[in-house]
Amino acid sequence: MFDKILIANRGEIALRVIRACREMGIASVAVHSTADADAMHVRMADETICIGPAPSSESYLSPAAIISACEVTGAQAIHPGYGFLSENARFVQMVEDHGLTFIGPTAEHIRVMGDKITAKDTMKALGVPCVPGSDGGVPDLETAKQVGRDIGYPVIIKATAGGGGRGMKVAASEAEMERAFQTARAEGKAAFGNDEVYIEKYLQKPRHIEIQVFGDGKGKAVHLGERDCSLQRRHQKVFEEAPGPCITPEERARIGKVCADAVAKINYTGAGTIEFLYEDGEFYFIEMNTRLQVEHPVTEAIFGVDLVREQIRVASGMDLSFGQDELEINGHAIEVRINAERLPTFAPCPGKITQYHAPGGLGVRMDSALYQGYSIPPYYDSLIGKLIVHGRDRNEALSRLDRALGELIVDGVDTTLPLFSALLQEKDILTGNYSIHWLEKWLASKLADA
Ligand code: MV4
Repeated sequence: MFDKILIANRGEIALRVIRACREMGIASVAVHSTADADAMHVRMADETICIGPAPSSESYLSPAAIISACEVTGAQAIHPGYGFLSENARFVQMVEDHGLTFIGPTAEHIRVMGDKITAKDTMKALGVPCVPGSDGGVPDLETAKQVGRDIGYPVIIKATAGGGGRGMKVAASEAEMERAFQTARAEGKAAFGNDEVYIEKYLQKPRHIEIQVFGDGKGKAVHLGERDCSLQRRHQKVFEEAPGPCITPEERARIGKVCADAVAKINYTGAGTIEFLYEDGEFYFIEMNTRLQVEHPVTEAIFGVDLVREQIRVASGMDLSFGQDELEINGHAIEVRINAERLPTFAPCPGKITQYHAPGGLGVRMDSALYQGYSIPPYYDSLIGKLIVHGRDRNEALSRLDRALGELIVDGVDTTLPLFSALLQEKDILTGNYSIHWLEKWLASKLADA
């Protein structure tokens, strides 16, 4: 096992990793930019090191700064958290080349899943159900139109280097194909330097269901059920829950086994998420994320496992501490993401926290790096906390969320908190009846009323 781990991140996820290290008797190193000298992750770690100026490109996103910090502090392994360098295959290769351990999958697994066409080809070959569409990349407009005729409209054109909604265009008919095809290509080129695109049948009203998988890098893997993350705004998740309100135990066991077997077959190491669109009882693979996700705590709550501890164990060559037959779902969990943003525009709202009080009690977890007197810097993501509630069933989790929201105080900046109390008044939320378009439609209707 490692003696010392460097955490190449900030905010609540840095605290999450420091906590796991401390419970495992491993020393933690916090890295920080000059803008984060007073941040909670710097206060909480065993050791700290400044790695550069405020812009992430010169600090949290700088491979050289992070690797130098390992050499200076003697850290043997790097936990990347999510975002920043967590899915950067070139960085992971550099880490490996310096004799350090990346707490996550290999550079090769990250590279394969980072290219969406290669990811889909790989998953398809492993028996994972995919959205019907083009066989690999679509080189020109004529081929695109032929694919449209073959699979039927509407279709969606996606940049292979995309993901998270960038470089995607829908074509409702052949008349719209030229424009959609060229736009998706141009966006792929501009955003990622890669204009390769592929085409899929456009699913009109799916849910976003993602399966948590975990591999030991030695051919064993398990799944930890699904999360329903359909409630999103501009491809940012807002409210996540596990288990999915529409997924039966039989469906979970079936798709879960397909996913666990797939990652076992490729000797995948660590935490991964296989994203599906779910419509009319069918799962369609779209992307795989090769990192620990923001919403991992809902899975931890219902399975009673520490996913960061397992990441550290398997990265050091140990086995997973549980097998599939030991994993059982207990109750229901919901997470809401609290952002320092001003409603109704969701404009970022950095500034000083004049008052902070975290909720508590049975089944309540608040993952946040806030403290009273802290100044949220304007340079980074606006996520300031995650409130996770756990109950014996979905209704208990919903009541607990309402209760915990009532206790939480964040003053000094505007936050997205009012959104959640309003969502808890909606019948569709209370019954779990929502698709990927529900939240944006609801927000538009609220704006129209105002
Ligand atoms: C789709 C789709 C419909 N049909 N693919 C958006 C982000 C990326 N992860 C995949 N996305 C979508 N792919 C097909 N074939 C609709 C979306 C989509 C979406 C997916 C999940 C959650 C929210 C979404 C919002 C808009 C579009």
